[in-house]
Amino acid sequence: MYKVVTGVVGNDIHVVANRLIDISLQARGFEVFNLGVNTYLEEFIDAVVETDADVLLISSLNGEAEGWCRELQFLMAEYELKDVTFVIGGNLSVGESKDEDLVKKYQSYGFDLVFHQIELNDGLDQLEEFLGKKS
Ligand code: B12
Repeated sequence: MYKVVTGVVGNDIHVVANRLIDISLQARGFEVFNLGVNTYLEEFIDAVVETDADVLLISSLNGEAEGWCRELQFLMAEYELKDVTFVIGGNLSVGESKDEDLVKKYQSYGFDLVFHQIELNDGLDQLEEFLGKKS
């Protein structure tokens, strides 16, 4: 069973998607550690280390992730998290942005899978496919 740490990054209080993600991941057989809304990147990383998670799945609905997730590469290296799969989804910019530019930007932060305004179950299907190929 894959372990997933999830939550909403930064000062973001949009909670509905977070609840749906928790339920959907559990229904797919993941073990879920849900940190909820208003979670800082360092707190996510601490939880990944403590739970020995396979996946970190971050949501951003107000778009602040663009600022909050810049430090990911640095934290990945510091905690040697090279086996963890990093996923982000929701509304990944403040205002309008081209999808391809956003995907490149978040990949440069260290995310393996980037889902800007993608339906939840499509994203989770892709996550399962990605994990299947990785193992
Ligand atoms: C309800 C709501 C609020 C409520 C939140 C209540 C609560 N506790 O949750 C309140 C009124 C408090 C609020 C406040 C704000 N909001 Co608001 N809010 C909404 C609204 C109307 C609905 C959000 C919602 O619950 N949708 C239902 C869920 C199920 O859908 P969802 O959140 O989109 O999530 C889906 C997908 O994004 C996806 N998904 C999410 N995460 C992930 C992760 C992965 C990996 C994958 C694959 C998919 C995925 O799956 C979900 C299910 O399909 C949206 C507009 C809209 N119509 O979407 C704006 C919206 C999200 N809010 C917005 C903004 C700007 C704000 C404020 C900054 C407004 C302000 N100036 O104060 C504040 C921010 C507060 C904060 N600190 O975060 C913007 C964000 C714009 C952006 N990113 O560019 C939106 C899009 C409105 C808009 N069009 O401008 N908001």
